[in-house]
Amino acid sequence: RALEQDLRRAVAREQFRVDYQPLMDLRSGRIAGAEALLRWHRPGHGPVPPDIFIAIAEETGLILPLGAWVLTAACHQAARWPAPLVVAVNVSPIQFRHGDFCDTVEAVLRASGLAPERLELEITESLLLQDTEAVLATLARLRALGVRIAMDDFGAGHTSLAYLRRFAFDKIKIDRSFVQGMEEDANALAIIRSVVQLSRTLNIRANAEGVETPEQAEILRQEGYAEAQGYHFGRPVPPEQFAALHLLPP
Ligand code: G
Ligand code: G
Ligand code: MN
Ligand code: NA
Repeated sequence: RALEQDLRRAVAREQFRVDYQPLMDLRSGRIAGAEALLRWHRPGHGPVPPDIFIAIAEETGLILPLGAWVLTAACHQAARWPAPLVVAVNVSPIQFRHGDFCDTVEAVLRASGLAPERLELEITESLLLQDTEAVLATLARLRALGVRIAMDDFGAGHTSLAYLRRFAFDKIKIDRSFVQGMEEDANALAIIRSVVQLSRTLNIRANAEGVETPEQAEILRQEGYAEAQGYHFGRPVPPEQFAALHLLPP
């Protein structure tokens, strides 16, 4: 396939970009860090949505070099931000399950000089569907390095509760579908509330994604969410723009 060939070439030439979306601390109103989001401008075609090219990268194994590239770019970038700002990096299940993932993380941390506590790895429930023991062992090794682990898209699947029981995640990120429905949908609001209660009981930081309005941000803050992200606080932008918009004093 032409798309696959272009992707292979782009990986070899490192023709990608990483955008950064602010993570907001709802209590202090200050920025807590950023999520790194991969972008690919396909020559002659324009931007390709990550869902599409990441799926191809997963099918072809290209996700291994591509995932390592994102991790490297994000850690080097974050090492230039003031501490204690964190960078959150999405990790594909295939990348995570690959034998040398922990070694890669350790090497990237060393090369970038980023303190392990300032790297947050976002994993999704789909990782947790197979090889439970191996996944738990890898999570424990990463935790021993000092890296933070977040469960992304919480509530979108159905395995997450079982996993919360078996691993002490540092953060859960409630899926944006719940936030986007919450003004009109009493059920979505009820789920927003029970997830933050659960997070409090388990002593896990709660993040709400996809916040697009000041009303949503205020409800989430009142409900006790520690952190939020979404277009209301800032869109994903290139690193220079991220620094100019969110890090430099006005
Ligand atoms: O940025 P956007 O909302 O278009 O991202 C779409 C999806 O792609 C999200 O689920 C996001 O987690 C995923 N994604 C973005 N960047 C990366 C990345 O670097 N690695 C992986 N595995 N997924 C990513
Ligand atoms: O699955 P994950 O949470 O990693 O997905 C992150 C994706 O969500 C990114 O592609 C990002 O562009 C998108 N995103 C971030 N903030 C918002 C928002 O406020 N609304 C919507 N619709 N998408 C958002
Ligand atoms: Mn994410
Ligand atoms: Na998410």
